[in-house]
Amino acid sequence: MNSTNVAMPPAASAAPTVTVVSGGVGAARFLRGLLAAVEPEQVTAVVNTGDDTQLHGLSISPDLDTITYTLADATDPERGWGLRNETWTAMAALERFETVRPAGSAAATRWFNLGDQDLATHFYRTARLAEGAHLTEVTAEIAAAWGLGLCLLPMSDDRRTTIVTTATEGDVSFQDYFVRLRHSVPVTAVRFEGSAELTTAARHALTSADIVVIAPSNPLVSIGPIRSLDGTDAILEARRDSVVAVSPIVGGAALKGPADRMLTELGHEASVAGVARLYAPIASALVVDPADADLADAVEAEGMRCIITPSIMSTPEISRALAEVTLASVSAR
Ligand code: FO1
Repeated sequence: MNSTNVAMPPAASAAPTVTVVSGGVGAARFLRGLLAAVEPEQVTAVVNTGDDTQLHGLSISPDLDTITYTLADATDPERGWGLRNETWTAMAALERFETVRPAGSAAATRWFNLGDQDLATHFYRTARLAEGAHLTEVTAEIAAAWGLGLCLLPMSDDRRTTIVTTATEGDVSFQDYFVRLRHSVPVTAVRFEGSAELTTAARHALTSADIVVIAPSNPLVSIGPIRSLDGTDAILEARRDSVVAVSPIVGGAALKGPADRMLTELGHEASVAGVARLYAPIASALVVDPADADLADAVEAEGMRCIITPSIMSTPEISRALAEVTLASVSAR
């Protein structure tokens, strides 16, 4: 009988539950990496609905749809939003009405591109809401229809709208700023209008998860709307040691969208130090790309631990590694 010890397998640590505070494209890519590292049943995304808009009588939730389509591997890779192999015949057919539309009418508007397949999602969501369903249950139906395993939650079932004040046109909706104006005008203020109620499900997801991750989304107009809801910051502050943020800024620039310019225009610093200043009250660690290793001290000076790991999610392997390092950087509750 030899005496070699039989190596016992490590006690399977009860897999941590993770809630990801999410915006659109950056959050979708992070979630894709996370779902390669942990089981979908462990993951909940609390998603920004400040971008939501009503067009053609349809209820559109871009960040929820961007995450849904990305995790279903159905997104157009170039655009980062909407579906691949999309056609635009319905939108093209609207052009005929532009000649007869009365001034000031929003009918047949075509600056916000709705693909033919994408319309099906808006038809379904709009019809279900019109029957009295809440956005939370409709979102779960749409996620199930696309075969997603994670729990996808809107931050609120009520209207909570991001209003961007621009130097040229005054107050506009987020989509007007981001798409119609191609976010090419300076911003002087951002505010959120409407109900400030987190859903019960979202509140539970933020309080009960073992770990909370602030996804690499725009801190002001993607994460900001979720923080603007009553209770969000208090919940995260109370569990700050198990909250970690991933910087959406790398080398002073946003990987996608206007986050860097908006930070500067609104008086913040477009750097990982500026992101740390925004997140220090609610998260104990900030994950930054090696390009910002020289700013690690500045991040730590804000009271956050600085975790350095490749954060540009250009391959599934990098996305997965980023998720694993992010989860390992805080102690689960
Ligand atoms: N982004 C654009 O830049 N141009 C568009 O025409 C556009 C249409 C669109 C339609 C449905 C949808 O779910 C998203 C769409 N987006 C478009 C992206 C949208 O503006 C998102 O809010 C941004 O990706 C920021 O999260």
